[in-house]
Amino acid sequence: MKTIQHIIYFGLLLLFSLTACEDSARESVNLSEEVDIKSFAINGTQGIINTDNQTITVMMPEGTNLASLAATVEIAAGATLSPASGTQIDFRSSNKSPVQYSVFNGNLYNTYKVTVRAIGDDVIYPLTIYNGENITPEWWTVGSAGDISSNFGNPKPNALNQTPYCASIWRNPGDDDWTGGGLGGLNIDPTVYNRFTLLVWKEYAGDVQLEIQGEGAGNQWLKVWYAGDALGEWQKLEFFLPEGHGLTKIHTILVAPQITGTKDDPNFFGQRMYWDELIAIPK
Ligand SMILES: [Ca+2]
Repeated sequence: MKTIQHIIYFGLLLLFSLTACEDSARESVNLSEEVDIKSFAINGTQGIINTDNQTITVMMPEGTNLASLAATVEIAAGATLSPASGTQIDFRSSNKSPVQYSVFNGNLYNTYKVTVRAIGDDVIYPLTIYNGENITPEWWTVGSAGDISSNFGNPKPNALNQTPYCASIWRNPGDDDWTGGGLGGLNIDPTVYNRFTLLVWKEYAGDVQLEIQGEGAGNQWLKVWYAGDALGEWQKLEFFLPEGHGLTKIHTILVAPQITGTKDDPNFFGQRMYWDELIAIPK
């Protein structure tokens, strides 16, 4: 956006310098001001405007309902704003996905990203449970895996996973479906986090399973398919806790990288399977 604005700006400057050399010395033209937001306020609370990054942050009083708020926005005379000043906007998701306000003036336009938060509303970030680098709980062996390692070298870094280390098991042909690794001693609030992401690398298509154990309800077995069209590549899988699971605390997660049976596959001679970046995602 800035680039477009700058191209137009410098183009116009060049035009001025060619056609109005005599006047240019005493004319001070700042076209960017024509598409700036000069002030942004909600119910009297002024937002902090960063014209370099084109961001605006408004910190509302504690307890403010962000679902429907109207901003009073001041722009240059002759410019227009979308959404217009005074429009009721739902800002509840703006900390993750800012609301865009665009200023138009002739051939120029500019877009600001607006984040509105209320004091005391804690932003909840994803919770990394394991990553192999700086968060490295030890996995224990589940089932009959040949070995397990919590800091195995990344077999094939790609855009999804450039990190050097991951977890790994050797899966034997006769291993039980649930063979994999377990992590205990966790304290994850399932009313805050309702899904998990996991990177998986193997050369065999099939379901990956997270077994979620905790208090308040029985185990949850979450399965996601590792696709056959990208074997031997890191794939990012997302596991959802079902509604009404009843868990009040999660203390253990078991990862089974190949819950679909390999025992009956005469072509399965065993292989190393990898997983990484086990992350709990807030609702
Ligand atoms: Ca890693």
